[in-house]
Amino acid sequence: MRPSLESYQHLAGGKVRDLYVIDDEHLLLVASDRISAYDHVLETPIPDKGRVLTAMSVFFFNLLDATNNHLAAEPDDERIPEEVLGRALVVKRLEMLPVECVARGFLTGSGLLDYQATGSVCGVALPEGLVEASRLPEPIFTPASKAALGDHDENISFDDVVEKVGLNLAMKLRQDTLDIYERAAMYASERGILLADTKFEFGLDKAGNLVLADEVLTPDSSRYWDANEYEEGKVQPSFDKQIVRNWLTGPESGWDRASDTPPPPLPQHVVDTTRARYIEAYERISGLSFDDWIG
Ligand code: PZK
Repeated sequence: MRPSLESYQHLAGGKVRDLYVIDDEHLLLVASDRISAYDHVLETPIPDKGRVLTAMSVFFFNLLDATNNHLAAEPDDERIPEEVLGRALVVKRLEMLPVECVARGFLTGSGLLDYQATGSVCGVALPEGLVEASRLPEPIFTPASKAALGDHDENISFDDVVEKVGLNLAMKLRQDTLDIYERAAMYASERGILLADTKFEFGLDKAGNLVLADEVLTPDSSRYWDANEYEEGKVQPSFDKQIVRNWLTGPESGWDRASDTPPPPLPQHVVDTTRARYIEAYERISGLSFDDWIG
């Protein structure tokens, strides 16, 4: 008999995910079907989004099997409530490190803003003349510090990471972040998808080992671009969310992004196309059928 979700204490909630306590050593990491756009969580869920992102995360944890990760059980473990089966994982409870470990292979978002203001990103000097979506000469480590809920993470320098965790751990975080990014980006590019950037969270287990935690290499923690549409100098369409963004900012929605009103509900065609896009990303990248995923 599987437990109900109410039997677990709620530990933390993000915009679209939640964390519950199973016991002293285990947590339940739950991905919802909620989707965010333009800093709002939309009222309309995307069916199966939580299962797709969970499947993707498990796929990459398995691909990176030489990297210690926080998975503590199979995705069908009996401790997972029926109502979240397929979109929840039993993970080892770690001591989390206070650094968002970001790797970038392309210049966009806060990286581009920092570059335009300073010529570098997180203290990493870059050549002149780079523009929106430029491929970087080599992938770079651009750490950030976690902001309060609702706020944006703040880019920090490698020296700031050293202050937070010490030199040895800071060097290992940078190395592991870049190693994992490089493997995943290579893997995705062979399947026609560019991994522009990605964010990892690490923790320490009881023995002091560095462990890869959270969700990994999902469209919520990464920017995925379609390689066929890539054009330097232009803001790239998001592989997963572009249909939602286009509808929200187009004439149909009647919504003004600059206002502080919440976005309207999504029409069924936008929900259906976006759901298909998430499944396409999973199937293209993993080579697996989403029909075979649990839940
Ligand atoms: C942990 N977060 C971020 C993720 C949220 C918040 N294995 C772990 N051990 C201890 N703590 C965490 C993890 C993991 N993963 C992760 N905060 C704490 C987070 C998802 C939903 F609300």
